[in-house]
Amino acid sequence: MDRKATLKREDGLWMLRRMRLIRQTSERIARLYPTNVMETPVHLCIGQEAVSVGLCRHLRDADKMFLGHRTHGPALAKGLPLPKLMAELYGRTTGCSHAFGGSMHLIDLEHGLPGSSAIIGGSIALGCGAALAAQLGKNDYVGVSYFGDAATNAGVFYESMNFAALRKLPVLFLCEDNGYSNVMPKSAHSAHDIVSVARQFMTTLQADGTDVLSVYEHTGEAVAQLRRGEGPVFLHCATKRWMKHQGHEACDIVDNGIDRERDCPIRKLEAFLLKSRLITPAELAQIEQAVEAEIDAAIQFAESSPFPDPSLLEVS
Ligand SMILES: Cc1ncc(C[n+]2csc(CCOP(=O)(O)OP(=O)(O)O)c2C)c(N)n1
Repeated sequence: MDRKATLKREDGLWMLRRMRLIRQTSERIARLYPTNVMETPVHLCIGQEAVSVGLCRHLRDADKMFLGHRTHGPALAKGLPLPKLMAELYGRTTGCSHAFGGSMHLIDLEHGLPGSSAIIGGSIALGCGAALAAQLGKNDYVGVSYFGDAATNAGVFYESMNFAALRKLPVLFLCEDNGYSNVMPKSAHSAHDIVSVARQFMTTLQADGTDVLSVYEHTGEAVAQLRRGEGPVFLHCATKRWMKHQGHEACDIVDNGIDRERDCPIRKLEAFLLKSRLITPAELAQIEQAVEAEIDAAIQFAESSPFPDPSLLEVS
């Protein structure tokens, strides 16, 4: 496909802004985290921004997306307001889960984020459940089960794909494959080939998860199939995690093959937009600055919000 001919400026700018929002927010969290202002573990997704952003450009607020533990990026991509994320990380009542969730349990019903699960594979059946509800209720929203490569080792992955295929559910199985389960490479945690397994059940697509335009193109196809009622789709996105599994430090696995110049989804999109004359260098700088200001405001909001009252923990 000739991307230059097909990509609209508004789509390109939307995806660049969201990826920058996720990247710069993650970088700010990484800087603040060692100062102990956040009351939660964090799992950052620097380097992986293209996956959730390319997907969410095709989703509506009503579509329901279920996440695992690496939630900040996908939740922001889906529309969770940044102040509500920051307040949740700071453990304040104005957080999206009223300070009772923390980073792995972000909830925003308005933007189709009904909940997430820190149990690996826990999000998979939930996406199917939402899709079943949509089908039974004749609603036109779709369900998205968003999970990492390690979740494909869980039995629920197979049960869910089987059920979704049998019932032709409008659910997208989105595998954000960064090649690792914590520090364990895929070859050490998985005896199967993920895509070959999925192909036995449903339409299977593969995107370059470091290239937002590749994800955007393939999710467009996938979501269109779901909305036509033609059954579930599995989308595999191969990507790279630049940070450690958890916390604020850079990934220190020697053989993970990360090249931050070559693999950066933001650099790739910026280069494309400049080359296609869809954006100017001045606009790029403006976006970066506007995002920094947004993050400053979100932190101020979080810092000035109250902690929950201990009486809320009392069982009546
Ligand atoms: C059932 C279960 N087993 C083990 C864990 C511990 N654990 C937390 S994150 C993680 C790795 C998950 O890897 P993956 O699903 O590929 O997602 P990624 O962290 O790479 O985004 C593990 C094993 C867990 N949360 N749940």
